Amino acid sequence: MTVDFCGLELAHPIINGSGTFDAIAAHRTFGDELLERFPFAAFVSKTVTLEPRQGNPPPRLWEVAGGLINSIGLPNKGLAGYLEHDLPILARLPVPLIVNVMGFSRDEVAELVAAFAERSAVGALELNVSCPNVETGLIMGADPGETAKLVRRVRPLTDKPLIVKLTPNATDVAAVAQAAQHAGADAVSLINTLRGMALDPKTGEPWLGGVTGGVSGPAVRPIALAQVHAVAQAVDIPIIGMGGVQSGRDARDLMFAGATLVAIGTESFRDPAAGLRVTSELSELLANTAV
Ligand code: RRO
Repeated sequence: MTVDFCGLELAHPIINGSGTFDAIAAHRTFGDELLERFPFAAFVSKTVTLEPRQGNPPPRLWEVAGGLINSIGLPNKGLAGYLEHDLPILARLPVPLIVNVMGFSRDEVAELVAAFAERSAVGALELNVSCPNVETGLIMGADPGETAKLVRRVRPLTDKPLIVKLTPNATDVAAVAQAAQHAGADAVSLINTLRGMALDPKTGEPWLGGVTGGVSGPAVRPIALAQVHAVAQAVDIPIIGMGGVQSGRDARDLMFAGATLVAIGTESFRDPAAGLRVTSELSELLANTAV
């Protein structure tokens, strides 16, 4: 099941979605067994911003039928903290590292990309233009023109593969994907979460500290499938498909729809070894699939 993804040699097509698996915490809990049986073929780290962030006020999670709504709000140590504390640990993982970055302006993203471009431990960069939980409510990746401007700005700053993480909260996701490709992206990943809301049953007020949040989990799987399929008709760069994957069959469906790699997100919260299970189910299914 080995895959060449933008020049990275991966043992199989299953990776994690950014922010859904904390490899540093998992190593603390499971020890070196985690490194010996790492659940993913590449590791995508949680979004890094230029400055440290506390994240959104609690509560940050709400469970819905078939999934979760999160309003985490990008808590992270910031670029300097990530370089000093996280990168040296993540560099020791047995798989390529993909660093996910987000900025509040093109200049901020450029600074992040330039900083990671110099680090040999970083295999690829993912540009998060799709977080639903920012104070401004603005999502750069909702607009093809804004996405193209960002990719054109940062493309010259690195030779590393650039992946653009797309939002499902856009009028025409395929148009955004095409804009990213034409501006120089090497791959696209989708879907990020869908904007949603939950009310406190006692007060009728918004439950989440951030008022709205992002819906993920099996509930969004058909939406992910449709959007991956639409994007696959529009671009010829590789696609990382994700959204509600719980089984080898779900992963294979996204691959049938056009994904080269498949990411697991919410399922890892329920089962930290989901990556291993989905990979072995996928391997069995592909062996029995006449192509
Ligand atoms: O941190 C978050 O609240 C978050 C991010 Br950066 C994202 O890209 N998607 C999401 O659902 N939550």
